[in-house]
Amino acid sequence: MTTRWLGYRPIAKVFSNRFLLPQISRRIAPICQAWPCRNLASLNTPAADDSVEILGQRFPRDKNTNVTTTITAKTARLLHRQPNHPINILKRRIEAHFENYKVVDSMNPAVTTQQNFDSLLFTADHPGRAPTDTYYINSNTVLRTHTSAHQSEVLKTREAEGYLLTADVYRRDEIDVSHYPVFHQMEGLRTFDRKNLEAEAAVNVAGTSIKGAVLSETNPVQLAHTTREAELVDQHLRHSLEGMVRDLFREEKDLEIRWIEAYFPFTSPSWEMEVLYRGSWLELLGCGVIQQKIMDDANNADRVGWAFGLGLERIAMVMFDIPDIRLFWSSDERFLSQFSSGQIVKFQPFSKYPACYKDVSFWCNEGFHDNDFAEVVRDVAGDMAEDVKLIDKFEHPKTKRVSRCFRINYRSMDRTCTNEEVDKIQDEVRRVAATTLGVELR
Ligand code: FA5
Ligand code: MG
Repeated sequence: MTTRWLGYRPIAKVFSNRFLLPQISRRIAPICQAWPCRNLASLNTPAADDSVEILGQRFPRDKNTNVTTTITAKTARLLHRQPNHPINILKRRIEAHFENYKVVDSMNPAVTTQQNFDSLLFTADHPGRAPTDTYYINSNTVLRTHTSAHQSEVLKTREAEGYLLTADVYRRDEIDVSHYPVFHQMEGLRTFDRKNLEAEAAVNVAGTSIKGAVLSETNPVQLAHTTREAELVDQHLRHSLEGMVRDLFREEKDLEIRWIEAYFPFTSPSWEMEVLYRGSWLELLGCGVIQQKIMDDANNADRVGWAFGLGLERIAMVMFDIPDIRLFWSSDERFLSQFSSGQIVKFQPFSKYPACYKDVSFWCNEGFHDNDFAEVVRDVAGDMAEDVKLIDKFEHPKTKRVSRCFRINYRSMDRTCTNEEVDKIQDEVRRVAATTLGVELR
């Protein structure tokens, strides 16, 4: 079994894989046509404010706005640019490995739907656009859900053959120790002169054990490419990534790597790379040969190229032994003081404070999505919520209404919370869920 989305329940998994194959996408398209499913814009936001501010820029709200101030506040943190922060230490390691690549790390997180989806050939009904998964600032603007949103504009500059673009990305998601609504991705791009591909790509991979793409029905070479072109670009891509990962994990002498066929609208063939870490396969990145249409549209018709997108937290959690993704956002000196530029050290956990579990059950309306409830919890409880699990679900035999029961695990990262304090938060979660999601509390 792959670890594509660690810990996902099957139903959430269908929705959370943003890059579904078109046939699956068509199957769930009718669900997405119910947009806008939910308007959470009222959460935490002064009613009179009819705009959303992101890094000093104002965007008008509209019926599709679902971003909350808890989330927009994160855009100013820029963890990937803080020296001595594990995300920055890891970013620099990778930049040092790909030494001639141009570094880009200050792109604005507010992007158009054109940048985040259309420029990458997402179809109009693609489930990746669903407001249950994406933070909409308004109908035309989103918080980028991946660094690929900047592929086209970076390629258009034609400034370099290779780029490493790092940024914070935003996804409405479930709550647990490995999921946070903001995380960091690094996008790698490399292009080659089509006329000089043998010299530019083949030389670098001489002696590699990796075989490049072969014709495959499920992971095809693009019609715009010859098999040889695809083979060379693919081989260069996977050889480069294996080299980078082996360099990062240099202590793990026998690191096992495997390539899983994947699907992204913007690459073909496409792959995910997984590494065997402490007995389980961990997905580190997605990658592939860039769709030639994207190259053509970005004034690069004379070139072919590859791209990858990797999750920095995923790798940092493993390299630094960081057990909970919320810790990256901590301003606690006991966390921050443990890291310094250029050093890979193992995190020494400070004592875990006690957990406090609270359950909430309610009857749901049609169109209810678990991510909507997760969003309410994030907004009300902030980083106090460590984990939210669906523990029970049943359909009333007569009315056919569905009841869900969620268990919220509250745990502060820096102190012990009183039961009274948690009860207050829980009451507020119940109240906000009832008023904004229209659920009927039980
Ligand atoms: C993407 O975001 C694609 N844009 C990657 C890509 C780029 C493919 C260029 C082809 C070419 P995906 O959703 O799988 O794909 O995310 C890429 C990586 O981000 C994952 O492999 C994982 O390391 C990390 N990631 C994804 N979701 C999360 C999450 N919720 N928390 C932490 N890391 C995550
Ligand atoms: Mg993936």
